Amino acid sequence: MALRWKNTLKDHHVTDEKLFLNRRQIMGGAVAGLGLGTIGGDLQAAPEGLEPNPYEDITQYNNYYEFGTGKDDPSRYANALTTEPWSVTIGGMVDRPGDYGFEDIMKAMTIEDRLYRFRCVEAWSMVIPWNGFELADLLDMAGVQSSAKYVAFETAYRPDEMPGVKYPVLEWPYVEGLRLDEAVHPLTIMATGIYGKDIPKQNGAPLRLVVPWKYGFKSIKSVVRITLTDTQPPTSWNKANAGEYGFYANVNPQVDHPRWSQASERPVGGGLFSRRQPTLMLNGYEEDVADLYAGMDLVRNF
Ligand SMILES: Nc1nc2c(c(=O)[nH]1)N[C@H]1C(S)=C(S)[C@@H](COP(=O)(O)O)O[C@H]1N2
Ligand SMILES: [Mo]
Repeated sequence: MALRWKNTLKDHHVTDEKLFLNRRQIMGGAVAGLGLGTIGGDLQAAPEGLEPNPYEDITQYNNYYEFGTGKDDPSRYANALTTEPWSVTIGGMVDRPGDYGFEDIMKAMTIEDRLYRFRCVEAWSMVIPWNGFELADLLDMAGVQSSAKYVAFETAYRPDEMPGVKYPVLEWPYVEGLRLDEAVHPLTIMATGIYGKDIPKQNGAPLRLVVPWKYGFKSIKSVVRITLTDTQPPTSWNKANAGEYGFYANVNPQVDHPRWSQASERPVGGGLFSRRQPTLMLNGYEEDVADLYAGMDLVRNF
């Protein structure tokens, strides 16, 4: 079964790597980050006008609890993760189950630039220039069977390389899941790079899920297993606290976390000019993905 419907993807999410490079050159020339708005003013990073966070924000302010719960723990400790060789075991309701080597996947996939908003459930946000391929294309490689309704994902579990897994903050390995229609939506990607470079280990090397309209915890890192199933898979944060973290985890400014508001967010970085900004319904991707949730109660299915 062919899962792609690329033609529905809005052009404005796809960005041009050359623009990133121009932007970086300009940023390198700016004094202490001041005046960027003016200097870069007529250089649109994307048709939508999104300004990507600097590489440093994206790679030094992270959540990857296998390496510790501090925001700077992943950038300090994730270099211990062995990412070569790497393979993803794809199984369950597929025609061609097996271990898919990372290099073979990369040869078969088309790598695109996607400039996406990224919104953590903790109410901070960034704009990240990912490089990656559509998850639908990888699932097509394995051949999804018509009985499949969900996709389950699993992160590597390496006690020798991951200092954080000795703490029972979460049950390890980290697991996540999507409904099949969410998984094959053209906005859903497996990211393999940032700013045109291989994705750093702290960001989930060598490949991690990115679902831009959902809270960041859905975007599981360093994926080693993908399983097609007909039942809703367990997910790490939901197992840890079902009252606070649901399966859907769609960004929704009208549905607060039990302990804080989700109506606004703090953009990471921004220095002197940093201020909270309103959170957008489905993180700004409502036009693209609202149909997936037609008729669903998004308060109950948070
Ligand atoms: N395996 C794994 N994946 C994970 C996490 C994690 O702790 N372990 N943290 C999640 C959370 S809460 C967020 S906000 C994003 C952070 O991604 P970033 O560090 O690349 O910004 O990764 C998600 N994926
Ligand atoms: Mo998060």
